[in-house]
Amino acid sequence: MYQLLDPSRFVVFITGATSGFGEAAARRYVAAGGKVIATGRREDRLKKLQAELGPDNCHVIALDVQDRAAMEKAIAELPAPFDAVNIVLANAGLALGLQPAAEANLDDWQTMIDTNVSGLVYTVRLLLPGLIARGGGHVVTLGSVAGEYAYPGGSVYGATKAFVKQFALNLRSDLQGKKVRVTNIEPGLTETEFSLVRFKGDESKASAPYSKTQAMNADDIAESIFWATTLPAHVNVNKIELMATTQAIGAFDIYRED
Ligand code: NDP
Ligand code: 8X3
Repeated sequence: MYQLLDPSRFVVFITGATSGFGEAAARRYVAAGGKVIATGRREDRLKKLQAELGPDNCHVIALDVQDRAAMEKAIAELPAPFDAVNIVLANAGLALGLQPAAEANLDDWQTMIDTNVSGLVYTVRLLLPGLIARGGGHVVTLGSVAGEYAYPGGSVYGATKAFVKQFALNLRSDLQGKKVRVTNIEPGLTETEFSLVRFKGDESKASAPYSKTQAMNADDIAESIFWATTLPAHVNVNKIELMATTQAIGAFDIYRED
């Protein structure tokens, strides 16, 4: 019988646990007997999640990943047993807008960089020494197919996810011999609040990408995260690129003069 890791030993620090993948992952790990530290800005949602999962299994911290000082404080002050983090799920992130680059809102670009790049590196850098000191663990980053392939309007969002991809690869090099695994999850079309955030609450624009098709859902992604982290310690899944069966990569776009 193939021997998976025991998830009841997992202590998982999750950014972006108030919605989508992070919330689904929190449920998945607790259902398997693990403990989670669920973080995000919306405290009401964190409290609800904690009430559902139980305070012994789910510790919550209202946290903006862009706020480096708050991140440092929260991580330094984690109470036992939640201070024994052995899995980091650096998931918090967002896309804002879908305009062509020359028309995009610079504040939106800044927010994506501050969240998807700066927030993610704060998360990983602040938690990594603890993982190493405790004998190993797993860092899971949330990339995207947008970090692999180009699409119109994807400019800075896709670039932040390409950063995440390279950061995860470089982490692997630095972590040689430290028993810390690194996996970048790269999903395609998945129905969460992602699109509602991208289109700033415009529900008709937000629902369009999921209309008349079957996208993936948050549980699909949570399961892939969970799977990668339960494999035996000698196996490192470098990346998982997942798409809805209904989504495929298009042809090259060639402009022709009439
Ligand atoms: P959701 O919008 O459903 O969830 C995003 C989560 O990120 C929320 O919990 C939100 O919490 C949190 N978040 C956003 N900004 C911050 C911040 N400044 N500080 C702390 N938390 C923050 O989206 P998904 O679950 O779909 O997205 C999760 C990750 O997966 C993102 O990195 C996204 O880019 C990526 N992704 C999504 C895909 C999709 O199609 N859905 C596909 C590929 C990748 P709060 O607002 O409460 O702070
Ligand atoms: C989210 C997927 O295709 O909207 O990262 O960029 S996509």
